[in-house]
Amino acid sequence: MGILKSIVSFFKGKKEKKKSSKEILDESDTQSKTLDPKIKSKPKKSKPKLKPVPKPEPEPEPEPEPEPEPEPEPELEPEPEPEPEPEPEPEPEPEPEPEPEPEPEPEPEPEPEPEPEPEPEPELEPEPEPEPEIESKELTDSTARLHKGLEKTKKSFFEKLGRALLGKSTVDVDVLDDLEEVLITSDVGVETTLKIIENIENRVSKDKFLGTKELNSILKEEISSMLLEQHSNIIPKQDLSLPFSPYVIMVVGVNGVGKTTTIGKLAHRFKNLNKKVLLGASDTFRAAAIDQLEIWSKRVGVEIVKQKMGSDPASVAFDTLKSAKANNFDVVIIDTAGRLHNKINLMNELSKIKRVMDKVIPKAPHEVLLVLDGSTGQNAFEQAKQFTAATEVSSLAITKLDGSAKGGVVIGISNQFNIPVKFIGIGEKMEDLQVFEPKTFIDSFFN
Ligand SMILES: Nc1nc2c(ncn2[C@@H]2O[C@H](COP(=O)(O)OP(=O)(O)O)[C@@H](O)[C@H]2O)c(=O)[nH]1
Ligand SMILES: [Mg+2]
Repeated sequence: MGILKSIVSFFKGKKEKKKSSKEILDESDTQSKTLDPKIKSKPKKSKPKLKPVPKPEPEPEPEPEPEPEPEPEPELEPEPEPEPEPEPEPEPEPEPEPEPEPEPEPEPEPEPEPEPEPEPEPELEPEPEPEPEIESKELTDSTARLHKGLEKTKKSFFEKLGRALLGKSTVDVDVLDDLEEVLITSDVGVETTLKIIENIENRVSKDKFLGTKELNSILKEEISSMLLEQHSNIIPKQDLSLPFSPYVIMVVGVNGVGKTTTIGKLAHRFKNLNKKVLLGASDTFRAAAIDQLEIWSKRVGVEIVKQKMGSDPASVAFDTLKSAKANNFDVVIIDTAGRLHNKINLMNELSKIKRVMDKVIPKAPHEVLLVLDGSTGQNAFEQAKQFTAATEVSSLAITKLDGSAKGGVVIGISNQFNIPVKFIGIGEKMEDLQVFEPKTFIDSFFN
């Protein structure tokens, strides 16, 4: 019985479930009827949609397909890209332009011309002053000062010579070749070097076993005999004698070589000889030049005639000589501007100053002193050539021998130009101007 019941109840439940599903379907129908026809269609569509739903799924699948299509497009795009690439290539071309830019940088190197300007800095280096305190006994001696001033030149020269003679015992052709190079690179000058080599060759031809150990003394002999012979020919007495009163010295030379400094040093020497010294500031080109000469006049304790910057140099020279004549000065030293724009300008300016001087004191200037910067080596030779061509130069002063290894210029210039080297500058101080004595110079050089 129980089993039958349960079977009956089982079938009843199925019927109820069927009914309920029908009911649900009916309800949904009733709901759909209440909706707009438009919406009606939608539910109809929604039914098929269920089917196409999987369709849109495959749709995205084809979508990735078109994706690869646009991919080839970007491929085409990069192709035009390489085109602009050659464009950047021409860009590197303008890059070489910046290269020439660094070139102008090395140009400031030629500013070595203004190097003489940084040299004034050593003026501020009164540090060498303590030296005389330490070595006062030695340095008060002018020979010791010369020795010290030539230190760099000597060191460089003998180091070169030593290298050239290394391992050689006799003076042969090779040694002479090397010696020639040492002399030329030491700024002795080609002309003078060839003369020295020729003389030594003559000695070697007589004594084939001439040892390199003797080369130093041979070189010393040859150079000093050459300078002394010439020296005695040109100037019988190399001193500070003043054959006229007032004795007028006009100082010329390129800007920065040491004219004003040399004038200050010269004034100091003459004053020490109890001479009445007057300075004329005819370098009116720069205000600083006038100031600099005035500073020297005060330092040394001598008088000065000046006008304002830009005034006529000849007019200043005229005033100075008038004053010197009226006040019985023993010596007049005229500073000039070192403008070497061209030979004609220089000649015109210097000859105008000379003409005016001659009107006040006949035959003045009695001496035209050309100042050359020894540290410029071959440039000093060139300046000597240009100035001697532009005006009558009667004596030379070679400065800054202390600051460089180019002291050989003194030997070359004094040999090459038929003008006596009268003074040498071996420092920036008042006492650092010496009367050039070939023997003393050569002795100091070789000792
Ligand atoms: N070391 C050294 N410096 C010097 C010598 N003579 C001049 N000077 C320096 O060279 C620079 C230019 O000198 P300056 O007299 O103004 O030349 P200027 O333009 O020809 O009148 C200055 O700084 C001087 O102190 C010298 O014999 N030795
Ligand atoms: Mg000057």
